[in-house]
Amino acid sequence: MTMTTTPSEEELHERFEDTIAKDRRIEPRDWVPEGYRRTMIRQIAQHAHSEIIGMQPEGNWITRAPSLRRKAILLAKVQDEAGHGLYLYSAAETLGADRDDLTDKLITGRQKYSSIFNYPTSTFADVGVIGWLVDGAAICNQVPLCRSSYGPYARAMIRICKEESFHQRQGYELLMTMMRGTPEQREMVQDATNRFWWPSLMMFGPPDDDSPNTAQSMAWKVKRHTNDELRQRFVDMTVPQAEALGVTLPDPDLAWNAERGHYDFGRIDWSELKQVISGGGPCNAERVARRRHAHEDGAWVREAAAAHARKNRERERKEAVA
Ligand code: FAQ
Repeated sequence: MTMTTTPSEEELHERFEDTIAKDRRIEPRDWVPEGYRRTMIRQIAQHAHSEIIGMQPEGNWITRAPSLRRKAILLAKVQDEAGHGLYLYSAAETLGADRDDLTDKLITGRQKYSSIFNYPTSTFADVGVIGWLVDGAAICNQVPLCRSSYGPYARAMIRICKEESFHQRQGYELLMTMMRGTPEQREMVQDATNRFWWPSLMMFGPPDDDSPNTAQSMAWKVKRHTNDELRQRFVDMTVPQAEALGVTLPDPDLAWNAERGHYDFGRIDWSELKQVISGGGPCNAERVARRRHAHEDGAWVREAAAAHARKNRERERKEAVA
């Protein structure tokens, strides 16, 4: 007969550290330190909320898309974002988070979502620029997260990144089409680029020397690169795309630095990011209010689904007894 002994907290800790050191995945069945659980829930929930709130700025243009083709494309993209939110909420649930609680934290302003979705979308060119720059930044940030240490999050990221790449290309294709159009259309693309460039750079988070979570998240291999590393990668990737498109990025300091092998860029207004994160962006109140209303309007659907599930369970129980 073999005796199994319950591992001590210290042994559990060692196993966890060993899994991380060997670059293996942490799975829902594994013991994790409370800080790791909290960090993962925080990041995954914020990411899920971003996808869900992120449906609004583009969703705003579904009824006004200029053609049936553009409407169908936009509808599909916004639906993909809903799907991403759902995978991510499910990943957070594997860590013991409660979905209703996460939604409540979002609609009462106790949990964050990406700053970028607090800017208005004033013309149809914004749809293209969101695909190009916002999905582009999201891919840059999220491809390394496919190697994040938490299994369910990393696996969700693989599918999400494939879909985001497609979104990025649809945005770029839309902009290419507009740039071949009238002078007014080209102006719309330039104007949207001017408005979204700096907020896109802010999506990567505060600078490394002001990022309280990066060191621990890197040690736990939740994050694989720092905020500034990914921001630089995004700038390097995007400058040639802007040139091919024929738009000017609104930064007079943007220049190739042969010594560094990277583009230099101008100073980001970090006070703007702080203001938007703390609820003071142009559309924060509107985005959260819209989400709150949608949640309240959907109460009857959740009640009906729960009643249906109860009925099914009851029927299965009766059939099992008979
Ligand atoms: N906005 O210490 P750090 C998308 C917060 S893509 C708002 O550097 P961390 C796709 C941060 O949470 C967008 N808050 O934090 C799409 C922390 O707050 P806390 C979503 C921000 O976690 C495209 C505090 O500031 N992507 O949705 C922002 O190490 C088109 C200190 O910052 C993800 O969520 C910000 N920009 O690094 C959908 C990716 N930056 O919790 C629709 C996963 C920072 O301590 C249309 N997340 N904060 O109170 C990450 O990679 C990381 O969480 C970072 C932040 C890089 C965002």
